[in-house]
Amino acid sequence: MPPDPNRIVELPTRLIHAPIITVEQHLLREQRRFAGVSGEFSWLVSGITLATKLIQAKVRRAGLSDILGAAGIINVQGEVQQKLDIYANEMMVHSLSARDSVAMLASEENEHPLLAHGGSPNAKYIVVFDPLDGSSNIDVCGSVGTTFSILRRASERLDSAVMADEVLQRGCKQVAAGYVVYGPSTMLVYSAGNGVHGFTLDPAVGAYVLSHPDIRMPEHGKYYSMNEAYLERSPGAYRRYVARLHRGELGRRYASRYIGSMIADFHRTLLIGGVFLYPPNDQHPQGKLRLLYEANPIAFIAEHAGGSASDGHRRILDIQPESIHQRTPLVVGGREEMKAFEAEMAADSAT
Ligand code: AHM
Ligand code: MG
Repeated sequence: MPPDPNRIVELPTRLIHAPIITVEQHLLREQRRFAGVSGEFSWLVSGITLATKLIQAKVRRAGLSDILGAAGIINVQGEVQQKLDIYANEMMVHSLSARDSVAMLASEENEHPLLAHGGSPNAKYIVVFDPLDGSSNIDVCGSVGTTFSILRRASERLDSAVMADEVLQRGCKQVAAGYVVYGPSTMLVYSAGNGVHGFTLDPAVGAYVLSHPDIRMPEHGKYYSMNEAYLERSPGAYRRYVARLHRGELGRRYASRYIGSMIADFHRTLLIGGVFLYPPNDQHPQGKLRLLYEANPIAFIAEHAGGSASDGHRRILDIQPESIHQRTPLVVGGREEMKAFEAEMAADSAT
């Protein structure tokens, strides 16, 4: 019998068992399942994915082009800005300001928040970010990253009188947050409060593909991560805590891992467990890391993955920011490491 040209056949199962899910598909799915995740929100996130694809392309060529090295410009933190920092900032500002839902942008590289779309009432979101964290690693081919935090705007009118207050929201108010790590591969780790999901960039097709669904931070790990050179100059509770990790008092002897790039150091901590610390010290009494665009997104991701984050006294996400570039000590890790850290801090405040 000749084959029936109108016959319908089943899809091959190998094509439907493990579908490839891009970040855009993931957001569409979330949009259907959760109130508050809208089309315009997905469009906003696509501004971040576009910018970070552009940044990663430049980072990958850093050793080849004359962009490598310091531009000789000092940023608002008094540190030498590198050309890639400037480029990364411009890409974030450019991509996000093209999204109608963005009312304001605040960046590590800009002293003041930037108003977008004239503060139009239709622009509901504020995005706060560090466009290129750990940039001193670029010269040595180390991992760097971008952190971001998305906030909802509260005021109807946005003018210079209310702009700073709008940005100064506690971390628990974040609508979504995450980071991109530019390492051996480029990975986006994101949460809108419905689990933490990791998307690896497929450079051949330029798509972030879901590679790490529903990331959970192990309750304990085997590494601690901090710049130990400052430990002697940090409060006693931090020194006692690290000594306990060395002695194996938490049930295992911890080894240390630190590359001085918060996103890369945290990313390892998130995936395989442990604790990351940037304590206060005599040189940096408030620590070094910035609350709004470094500690808050990291704390948001850690909590939604089952870990926690503290400044030594409070939950990071409860801190009311007082200024845009405010610094904070940061300790973030798995449940067991954080319980032991908090016990050590409590012992100090009891005396
Ligand atoms: P940056 O925003 O200027 O790059 O500084 C932040 C970086 C973090 O990525 C990292 O955790 C820390 O600085 C390292 O600081 P230190 O060299 O004091 O250990
Ligand atoms: Mg930074």
